[in-house]
Amino acid sequence: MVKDLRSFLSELEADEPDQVLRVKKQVDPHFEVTGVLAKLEKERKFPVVIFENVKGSALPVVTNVHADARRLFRAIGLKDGTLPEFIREYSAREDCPKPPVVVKEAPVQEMVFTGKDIDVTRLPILTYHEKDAGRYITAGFGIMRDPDSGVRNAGIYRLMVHSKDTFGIQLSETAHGHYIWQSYERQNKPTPMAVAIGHHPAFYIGCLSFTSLETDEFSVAGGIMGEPVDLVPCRTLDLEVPAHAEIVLECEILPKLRKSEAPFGEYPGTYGPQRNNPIVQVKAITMRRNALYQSSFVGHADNLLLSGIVRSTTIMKTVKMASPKVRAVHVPASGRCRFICYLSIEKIIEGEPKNAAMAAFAADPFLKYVVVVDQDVNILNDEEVLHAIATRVRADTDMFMVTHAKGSPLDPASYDPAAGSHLVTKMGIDATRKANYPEEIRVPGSDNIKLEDYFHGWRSTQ
Ligand SMILES: Cc1cc2nc3c(=O)[nH]c(=O)nc-3n(C[C@H](O)[C@H](O)[C@H](O)COP(=O)(O)O)c2cc1C
Ligand SMILES: [Mn+2]
Repeated sequence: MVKDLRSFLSELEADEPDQVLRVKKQVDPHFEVTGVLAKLEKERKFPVVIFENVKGSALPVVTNVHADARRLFRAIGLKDGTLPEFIREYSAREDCPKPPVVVKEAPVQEMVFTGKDIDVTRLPILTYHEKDAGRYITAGFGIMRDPDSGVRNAGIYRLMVHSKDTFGIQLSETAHGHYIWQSYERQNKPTPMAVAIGHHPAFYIGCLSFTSLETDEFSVAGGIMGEPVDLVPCRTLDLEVPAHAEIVLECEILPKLRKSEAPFGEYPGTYGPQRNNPIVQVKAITMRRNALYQSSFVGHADNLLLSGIVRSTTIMKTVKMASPKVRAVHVPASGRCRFICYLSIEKIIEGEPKNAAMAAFAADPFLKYVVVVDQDVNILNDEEVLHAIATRVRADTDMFMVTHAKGSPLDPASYDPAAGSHLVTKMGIDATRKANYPEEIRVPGSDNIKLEDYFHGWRSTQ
């Protein structure tokens, strides 16, 4: 069976029905859908939620697909996997890219709308947070081609609805998409860009892998999916798009024009500032019959995990050069899956933890705190890491700071958040045991105790 959004959902629903909730009653795309998701989040519940009846649209909205890490494990064939297993598997697949295959016919072109029939407001595009400037598409991959190298590029760039056939777009200065758009704009040319919405989660985490500008993300996505991505030529652009996406918008980013875009609730949990951003003109809409419109709740689990989980392999690969015995890497939810990184290493010599931290900073510009601990610390548990910081760190010698380094343009603690400054302070913390660390307490024999021998019917959760 082809891997796409609908095949993933039907397998999941058949296997774990409580993981897919359907809302039949009519919901308002302005704040009601996100209101329900925010309420579920308060209860620490992150099922896929399909809103089947959204006011003003004939299409359902699929939300939260990536909001639970276990679904991402399942997406790459590790149904009962753990995070370390996921990182190992994702890393291995990342190293075996599969180039995409171009096909002639595609489900995503079953329906084609051009000219006067283009009306993006008929899609169930949501308003997320109170002060957002408008309705936003948040789970569409902007696909462009680098005019210099001819290499394809894909990334998620938010699109704010301006009219029936125009959007505003935010291309962060750190994105390849920004560089490509600038190359066209310098020549006063429109930038062809197709936006693909709705696909298998392995496609999403594959396309979001850390890559160079010379890498076609669809090749990485093929590796992560375990099968090549089928592409089909666009109807109105010289670009190819995923044949099994749900919806494609064929667009151009117009040169030299700007319009107010944002504020928009962003991943740190604060609003990204209003900007004068480029305008995107829609030239055609193509979609599958009974298309599913996919949305990502930016600033919440779906968005945090989606861009968070893909960072660990790049960090791991880079840190390995500084610290050969790095055991595990975790970019925890407590740091919004971006700002904090825990490394557990088997320390061979003193000083190595700081080099490992520097390597992590070099691998991922968004990191602000890197904490290095010994290999027996379970870095999936914030409490164990805090224990190590509390008891093994001398602040004057075990921490280092780098001021005015490149970070996230959305970091609320940057030197100038209103201007979207990238400049932040970074801190590395060596929380490993030092040579004169006192002996730790332990209970002899506890590891071999089986609780079921003492408490009838006990089921261990460890
Ligand atoms: C839900 C979601 C929304 C995102 N929104 C934006 C955005 O509006 N602008 C942006 O530049 N990056 C955004 N990102 C991050 C980029 O998609 C990501 O950095 C991607 O790898 C960029 O690809 P590129 O470097 O090839 O352009 C978003 C990521 C996710 C998961
Ligand atoms: Mn790229």
